Amino acid sequence: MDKLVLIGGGGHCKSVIDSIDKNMYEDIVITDKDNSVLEEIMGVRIAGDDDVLAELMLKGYKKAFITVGFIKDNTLRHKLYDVTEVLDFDLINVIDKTAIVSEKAHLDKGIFIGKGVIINAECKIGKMAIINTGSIVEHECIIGEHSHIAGGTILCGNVHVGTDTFIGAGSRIIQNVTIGNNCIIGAGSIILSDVPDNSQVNGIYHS
Ligand code: JB2
Repeated sequence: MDKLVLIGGGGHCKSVIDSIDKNMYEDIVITDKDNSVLEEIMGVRIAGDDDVLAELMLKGYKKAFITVGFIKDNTLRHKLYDVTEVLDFDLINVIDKTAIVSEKAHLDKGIFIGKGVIINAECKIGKMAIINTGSIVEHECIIGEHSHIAGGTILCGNVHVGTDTFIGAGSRIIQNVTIGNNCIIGAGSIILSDVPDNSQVNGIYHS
């Protein structure tokens, strides 16, 4: 059986631990920058900070998952992704057992799909994406790499989301809309037309 490292021990880590099928792993450990206070999180041991990652790899922890999330600034997730690439970890996907993911959807690696999420037919989900609790991603949507769809969001059919974009909780995006790269869509927004790269949008958006 495989051994797994979770990188980051905060709130997102707790969601991920709750969704992992623990029977698939011989052992699971966490690395966290601040590893001096707690010894474990939800029964998963903290092995140290990221300095122990290379040693863990040598001890057979070849699978990894990045369990720091992001709301607006994605820098840390990128940095940690690069670390896993350099050390040659195999990034897993974590899909909660209550999620419904079409067999006709395509998923890259390092992806989190939380509780109650629905991913419909012919969606493409880029590496390191977070699709959080209860979101609906309708047919043929594309989610770019390193983007985060926060809880309770609805993407109607054929919505395209760029890379490094954050869509706040409870937003609604109508069909066939494209949201660019590096965008921040505030919680509860309603998006009715395309959003250019690097935009910040709140509320009802129609260009
Ligand atoms: O360089 C690091 C590092 N920097 C901070 N390496 C490692 N391994 N860990 C690091 N951390 C740790 O990430 C902090 O010490 C802290 O334990 C954790 C961040 O926890 P926090 O609860 O602040 O955020 P989060 O990233 O787990 O969750 C955010 O994103 C989720 C998607 C939150 O905003 C959640 O509400 C959200 N659902």
